[in-house]
This record gives sequence, structure tokens and C-alpha cells, in this order.
Amino acid sequence: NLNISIDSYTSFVKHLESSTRILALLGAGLSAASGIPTFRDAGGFWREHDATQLATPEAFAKDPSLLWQFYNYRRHCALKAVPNRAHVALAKLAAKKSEYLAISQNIDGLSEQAKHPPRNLQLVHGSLFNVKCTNSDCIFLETGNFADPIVPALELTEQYNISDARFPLKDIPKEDLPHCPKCRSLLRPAVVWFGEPLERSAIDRIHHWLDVGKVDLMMVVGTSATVWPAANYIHAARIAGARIAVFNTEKPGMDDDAAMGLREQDWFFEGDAAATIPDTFK
Ligand code: BJW
Repeated sequence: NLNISIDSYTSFVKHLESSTRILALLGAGLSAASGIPTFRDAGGFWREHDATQLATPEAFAKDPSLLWQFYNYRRHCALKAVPNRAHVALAKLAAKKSEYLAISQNIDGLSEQAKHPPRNLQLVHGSLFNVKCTNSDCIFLETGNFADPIVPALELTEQYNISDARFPLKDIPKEDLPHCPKCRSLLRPAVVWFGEPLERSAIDRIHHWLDVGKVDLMMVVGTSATVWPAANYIHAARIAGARIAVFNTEKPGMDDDAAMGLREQDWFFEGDAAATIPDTFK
């Protein structure tokens, strides 16, 4: 039951199939159909907390017990979630088009689970399954830690079922939160919080990709494009000649200054990305 014209869909698929250099910017809406909450709409609250207020170094410094309960819960949900039709279709597109690059703001690991080739997937906000030391003199980083719970104190039980806001959170002593095996300082999720720089290697890789030349198509999937520098890659692709295709449940502002200000030659596909992303690559 989608309000999408066949002509517009056909013209998009034709352009997609003939495109060589395709960039995609992926956001939380891509995983919405897999049951992962987004940040800035109805899903943007965890219990009484605004998720964007929790995603800061200040919130972690103030209350590491709260933050670890938030991230351990999200690890638990992401581990139970299954990639949806859009994750799979994009993974197939990536396997088919060697010059495709997906920039994912998502930390849930669902594109990876859908077998998106790593060579054309660039995470920019880290991963729920990577942890690093909070001590800036220690370089400990662990990738691919899928333990659930990450430490015994965070184990979800019938008595501590924090998916239900009526269950109280715990005040977990620091010594029971995840610790660095090297220096014993607190560990933290290796995600990018507000005010923190993105990994240099991620930025460099995207810039090198953009420097190669013309971009045929920019796909903007399930993101509000309000967070920088990620949102700026839409603009960079436009400057490099790309036509833009937006897949979102809500129409972006038509203001030219907005990251997604759409033009005549662009496409907007309204609805759940899991239903609107074409699955044309077998
Ligand atoms: C569907 C759907 C369905 C729903 N199908 N669609 C003023 C101006 C410009 C910039 C700044 C400024 N003040 C501060 C800044 C910088 C700041 C920033 O951008 N702030 C803005 C909020 C203004 N950026 C930063 O701080 C970044 N770092 C930085 O700039 O460093 C500079 C620096 C250099 C040197 C030294 C020090 C610093 C870092 C940003 C990190 C963002 N991190 C987070 C949290 C990650 C960890 C975690 O998850 O807990 O990343 S915030 C959060 O937002 C998360 C997301 O990846 C990111 C983007 O959100 P996304 O994916 O777009 O989700 P939503 O919810 O916003 O949108 C979902 C969309 O899907 C909606 O449009 C729905 O309609 C749609 N949708 N269901 C299709 N089924």
C-alpha cells in the first residue's frame, strides 16, 4: 500500500542499474522494520531518556551505570534482531557494484549480518559490539564482542527486564561495569558520541572515494540527515554530479539549504525502506 508512482520507480531502477559509482547514506530508519528504535521520532526515547541526550561523553562521565544499562540493552536487542528486506537488497547491490560505497551511521551490525561486503561498507558512528578504554593513555580496543550480557551485573532477567519502563534500573557500582583488561579503567562502547570526532580512517576513506570523480547516484536511506559530518556527504555527492534518491517514511524539507533539498531530477520514495528499496540484484 505504497504511494509510489510506477514511472518514478521505473526511472529510478533504470538509473540504478546503469550507475557505476553509487554512494549510500544509511540511518536508523533502515533498521526500523527490524525493530530497532530510531533517534528523532517516536522511537527516540529509551524509558524517560532522550536517546540523543544519552549519546554524549558528558552523560557517560556523569552516570556510567545508566549508560552501560542503555548500551547493554541495545546490544541485547540488536543481537536478537534480524536484517530486513532493505538490508539484504543493499547487501546484494553492494556485491554487484564494485564501486558502490555505503556510509552507515548505524551501530546495530544488521548490514554486516545481511552479509554486506565489508569492502563497500563504511561505519561512521562505530559499533555496539566494539568497546574501548576510557583512559586516553591506554589504546585498548576490542572489536566483535558479542557477549550478552557484556558483564554479569548487566544480565537481563525477569526481575530486571528493563525493556519495560516500570522495572527500575540498577545503580551498578563502577567495579561491576566492564573494565579494561590492560589498565583496569572503565571500558566504554566504541561509538561516536556528540562532540567526538569520527575515526580519521573512516573520513579519509570516504574522501578518497569522493576524490575519484563523478558520482552517478546517492541513495539516502532512513536518515533524518541532521547529524554532521555524515549529512554533508549528500551535499558532496550532489556536487560530484549525483542524482539523489531518498527512502524515508517522511518527506524531507524542500528547502535548498537542507541536506536533502530535492531537485527535479531526484526521487523520493515514501514509506518503510524495507518495502521501498528495490531488490533488483540477484
Ligand atoms: C524511516 C523508517 C522506515 C523511520 N523506513 N525511513 C551545529 C551545526 C552543525 C553541526 C553541529 C552543530 N552543533 C554540534 C554539531 C556537531 C554534531 C551534530 O551534528 N549535531 C547536530 C545534532 C546539530 N556532530 C558531532 O558532534 C559529530 N562529531 C563532530 O562533529 O566532531 C567534530 C570534532 C572534530 C575534532 C574534535 C572534536 C570534534 C559526531 C556525531 C555523532 C552522532 N552519534 C549518534 C550516536 C551514536 C551512538 C548511539 O547510537 O548511541 O549517532 S547520534 C544519532 O544520530 C546516531 C545516529 O547515527 C545519528 C543519525 O541519526 P539517524 O540515523 O538519521 O536517525 P534519526 O532518528 O534522526 O532519523 C531516522 C529517519 O528515518 C527519520 O527521517 C525517519 O522519518 C526515518 N524513518 N522509520 C524509512 N521504516
